[in-house]
This record gives sequence, structure tokens and C-alpha cells, in this order.
Amino acid sequence: MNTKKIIAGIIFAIFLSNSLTAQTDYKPTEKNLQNREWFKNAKFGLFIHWGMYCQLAGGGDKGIAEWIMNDKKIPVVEYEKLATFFNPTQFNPADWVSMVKKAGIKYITITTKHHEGFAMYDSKASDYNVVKKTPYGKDIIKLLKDECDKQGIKLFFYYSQLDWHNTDYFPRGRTGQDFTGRSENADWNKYIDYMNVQLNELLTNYGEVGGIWFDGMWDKPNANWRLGETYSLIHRIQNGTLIGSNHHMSLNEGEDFLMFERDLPGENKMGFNQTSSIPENVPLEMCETMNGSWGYNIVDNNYKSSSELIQTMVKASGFGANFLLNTGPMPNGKIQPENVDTLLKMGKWLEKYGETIYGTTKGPIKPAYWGATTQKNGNVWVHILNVKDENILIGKLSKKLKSARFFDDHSNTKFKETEFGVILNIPKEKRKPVDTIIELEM
Ligand code: H79
Repeated sequence: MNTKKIIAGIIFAIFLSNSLTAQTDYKPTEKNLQNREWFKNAKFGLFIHWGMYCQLAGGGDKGIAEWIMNDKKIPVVEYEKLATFFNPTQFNPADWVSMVKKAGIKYITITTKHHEGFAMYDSKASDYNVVKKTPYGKDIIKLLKDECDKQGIKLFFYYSQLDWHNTDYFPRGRTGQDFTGRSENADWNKYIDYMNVQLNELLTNYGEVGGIWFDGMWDKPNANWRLGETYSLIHRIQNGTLIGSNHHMSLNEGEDFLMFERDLPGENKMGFNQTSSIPENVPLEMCETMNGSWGYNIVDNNYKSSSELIQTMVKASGFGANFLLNTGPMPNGKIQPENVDTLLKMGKWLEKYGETIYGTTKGPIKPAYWGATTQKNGNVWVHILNVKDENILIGKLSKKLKSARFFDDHSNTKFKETEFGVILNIPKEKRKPVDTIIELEM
């Protein structure tokens, strides 16, 4: 090979690796940066997993719901029948959104297409969508978006890059393999084009989109996803839309926020998270289920209590991360009463203590076994979530502590500054069942 060819090869390799991973030279617009600030301050979102799978509620609490096509090896031709039964006549977006507001939730992220490949909106790119294939025949995303606009709730779109229905999703990845019965006469680039057309529709036909929440790249980690092209497309159509992707890796160029699936930032309890570093100033979000499933699962009643979920939300805030809590609506279009109950309880708590959550950044002391800290406009709040001993060593502050008082009754909290950090005294009678909050003045 002559030198020219080698240089051309290197240039091509650089071009390819960039197009695989990133939107090159990405500079977020002013509007995008404002939306990032809004997002950081919002703190609490509702994740909605709704698709054809809700009609085939799964088994156990292993989250089989939206994965049922893959887990039960249902071929495409059989799975398609599900659309012919889908008729959520009791879907009332006004009910959903007013419940969301009462729960203190600031934004919704809804599945526009999950791994099953079915579009929950009116897509011209494929007939495999809610308007064309179901007796319901209405654009779910449009109905919800109009209501969100009316009630002042931002809407984000979840979009699965992984697709178990589209033939051109080929070569297949780690899931959705031969059982789907798809032809192998396929073209990966056609699939990416299709995805970009669908994203174009979502960003063009529904007004302002809060963000695009990608999922599924982990199915084919080494494929050429042409991310640079997709990300530029999104940012070109709407320069304020935030992009995030659940690839479990560090941020790619062109992405605006970093997310963690069922883990607090930096944790890896689920075995997914391979993020090597968490950049400062980039918005963070943690998503979590209310039981063990994302989609509606009739036999999964392993519900987390509102107290447990509030505590996780507080810890997420202590890391500076949003809490995106999931519900899977039922086939009739209603949100499970158990979930509504939990969300409203969280809303009640937030009515009283929201000041210490909304608009805050992570506090001066990192979350630990006892709880977390948050701060805003010079106020610092210590959230004691777990009391082992009346005296709790929370750690070192960079400034001298002037006073500490209980958020609830403003009475003074006894404290001591030691060489190991600040010790707070929390007598039994001052403890709150969910979160004992202490306001620090420095
Ligand atoms: O939409 C919800 C889930 O359906 C979806 N993301 C949330 C928000 C999701 N399901 N699984 N995952 C995300 C994580 C992927 C898990 C994997 Fe594996 C474990 C990928 C590789 C190892 C399971 C086993 C799937 C492929 C092999």
C-alpha cells in the first residue's frame, strides 16, 4: 500500500468511528442549554411504557411485560394480532395529566415505539402503528401531547433503536432473533433511514419535544448506528430537544443528558452500567420501576412503597439526578390504581418538602448510608433517610456551620464539628418515617 492509500484509510477510519459514535463538533444551542437547566430543576418525571404488550401481562416480577415477544419467542405474524385487539376506550389524557400534576411530576417520557417495533403514533413510515392497525385508531401520542401542552407538562419521547419487527434490523442483535420469522433479505442502512424518518415525524408533527430518550443500542453495540446523522437531524429540526440514550456507557457527543437504569448515578446494582465517568454540569436522570416491570404486568404485585420511592428520589437528588418513575398503563387506557395511589402519596410529600428537592443541585456531602444532601440559593438540606444511631456523622463541610434546624418545626438540631466532620443529633421524637430534613446555615 502506498502512503496516500494509508492516509486515505486513516481518514476514512476516523470518519467511520465518528459517524458510529457521535455528532461531531456538537455545540448545544442557547435554547438547548436553557432546556438542560429546566430539566435539572424539574427533578421528577413520569415514565410511561405503553404498547401492544400491555395486553399480554407476563409472569413473575422479572419485567417480562414489554419483553414478552422476545421472552416467549412470539413470531412477528402472531404478535401482529395484538394490534387488532387494542382498544383503550377509557384512555383519558386529561385524567393522566392532572394526576401527574397532583403527584408533583414535571415531565412525562412516553414510549413512542418500544422493542416490539409498534408505533404508538400516526407514522407514515410504516403501517405498523396505532392509527392504522388498531380498532382504537387514534394517535395516542398526539392526544397526550395536546393535553400536556394544555396543562403545562413537558413531553419526552422514548424511542427504541432496537426493533424486533422491522426486517431490515439485520444482522440481528442479541435479541429478537430467528423466532421472529423475518427474512434475511435485509438492509441495515434502510433500517437506520426508517428510524430517522420516524424521528423526523416525531419532531415535526407534535410541536415542541422535550427530549428523545433512546434505548436498545446495547442489542448491537458494534453496529454502525450512524448516530452522528441521527443526532444532527434531531438537533437540526428542534434545537432545544434534549437527547439521551440508555446505552449504559459514557456520554457520546451530541447527547445532552446521561441516564441510569434502575441505579443511582455511579452505582451498578443491575449489572448494566458501564459509565466510566460522570461529567460535571451534564443533566443526570435515573429511571425506576414501581414493581419489577416496565410494561403493565397483571401478576407483578411486588410494589415498592411510596416511602421507598421517595427515599430513592431524595438520593437521586443528592446526586443531582432526576427521578423518572415508571408506570405501565392497562389495556383499557387507565393507569393502575395502585400506581396512582403511590404517585399521589409522593405528591403529598412533595407539597410539603418539595422546596428541598425541586431546583436543587447535589449538596456539599455525597450521599451515604444515612441519606443525602441537596442545596439551593445558599440553603443546604440534610436528608436523613436511615438512622442507625442518634448521633450521625455526615462528613465534612467546607465552611463553618453556624446553625442547624429541623425543617418541620424549625427547632434547633444539636451538632458538633469534629476533625472527622459534622455530627448531627437526631433524637427519636424528631425522626420522620420517610425523611428527617435538617436545614444547615453556614
Ligand atoms: O424499556 C425498559 C426495558 O424494556 C429496557 N429499558 C427499560 C427502560 C431494557 N430492557 N433490558 N434492558 C433495557 C437492558 C439490557 C439488558 C441486557 Fe442483555 C443484558 C443487554 C445485554 C445483557 C438481555 C440479555 C438482553 C440481551 C441479553
